[in-house]
Amino acid sequence: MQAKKFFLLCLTVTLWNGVTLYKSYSGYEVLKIGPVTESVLSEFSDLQHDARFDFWSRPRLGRDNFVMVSSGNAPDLASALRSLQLDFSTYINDVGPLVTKEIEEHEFLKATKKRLPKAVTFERFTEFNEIQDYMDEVNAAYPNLTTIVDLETTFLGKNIRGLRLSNGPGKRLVIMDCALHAREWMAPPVCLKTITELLDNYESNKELLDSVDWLVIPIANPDGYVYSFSTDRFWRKNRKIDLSSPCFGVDPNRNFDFHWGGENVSDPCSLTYPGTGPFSEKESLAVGNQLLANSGNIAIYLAIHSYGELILFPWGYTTELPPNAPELRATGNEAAAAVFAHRGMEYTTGTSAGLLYLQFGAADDFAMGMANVPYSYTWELPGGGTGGFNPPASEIIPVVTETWDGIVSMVRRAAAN
Ligand code: 0X9
Ligand code: ZN
Repeated sequence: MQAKKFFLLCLTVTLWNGVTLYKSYSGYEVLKIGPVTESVLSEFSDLQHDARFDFWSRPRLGRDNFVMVSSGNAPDLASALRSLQLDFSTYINDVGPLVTKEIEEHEFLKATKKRLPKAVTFERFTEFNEIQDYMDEVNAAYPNLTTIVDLETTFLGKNIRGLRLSNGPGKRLVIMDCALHAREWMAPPVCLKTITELLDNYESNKELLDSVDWLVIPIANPDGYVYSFSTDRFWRKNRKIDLSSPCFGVDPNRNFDFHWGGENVSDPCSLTYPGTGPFSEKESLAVGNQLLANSGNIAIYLAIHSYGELILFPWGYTTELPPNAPELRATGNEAAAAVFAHRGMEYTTGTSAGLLYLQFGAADDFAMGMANVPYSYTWELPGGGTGGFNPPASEIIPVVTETWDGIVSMVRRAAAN
């Protein structure tokens, strides 16, 4: 690259990613749409690729759907919905104050609920640097059980870091990643809960480490995750810059090398932009390489996302079912029952294409389709707060507690088969 162009690139990266002004969502509203019927699901689903409309959860049949839009773009969304004959109403009038309140709460808790060495607090959301430090600390505290695995370096130079947990050789692997989507703040606590249960509660969970090794990746998309804390609460993608494009970021969960690009989203501003080619992004590559490197030796793959209370299994790219769909469904239902037993949180189990709509290049499909992983799931954790991405920090403990039981149920069944 020419020196001048390189300098400009560096300057742009620094300026845009160093911006500390928090994006105001004042004047943004959220519409409640639905329920969505089969006949318009496909057209409704296409609206999610329009960069002006932010689908807070994936378009879902027979359910209400929540879409954030600026007041300037609201009339266009309304007219698209009218032409699909979909009912809608204003669900949140102004997102601005909600975001301000959430960030203020986070800053307050950060000051009052300090993280202790070798521990994470589940009393508030944990930031990227804290999680990196935590992983170093547990690695030092449990050198015989843990290994740090630095998977890839992101566009902005951050480590995509995994922690491998093992109490002896010869076992198959569980791979779990969290926050491949930046704004899904409830996901990293689930990865961290997994680590704390396996290490700090070693004796009571020993059977899990006796039967499988674990690779846990608490923040699969560090650049996006950091940005969602520093600048834009609803940032979903990574922070890749393409100088020929007006927008930042690629959706890593559309960038896996399995039926990549099938949605035909070419607008780089879209929230589901799949990138310029399969595995063009370090975040998907980091996970994809681990899946391939351990192919044939992986008991289960778990992608932790939010929100929607869903246990999803392949496929997402077709409505056809994988041969082991009955077993995948039964395992999902069993996990959902384990979660339900806590406080009645109700999950639905099903295929991505069946419960949502067709999506291409996602991690769970890649795991099963390319790495032959027999059990592959995406968890959509519970939503909360007024919208779905801003559950109060007080929800973290109930969510991670119930989710852990669901994960244990799944892993036990996968490990036994
Ligand atoms: O759309 C996604 O990537 C996931 N939903 S989210 O709201 N967290 O963005 C769902 C992915 C499910 N898996 C497949 N479609 N294969
Ligand atoms: Zn997600």
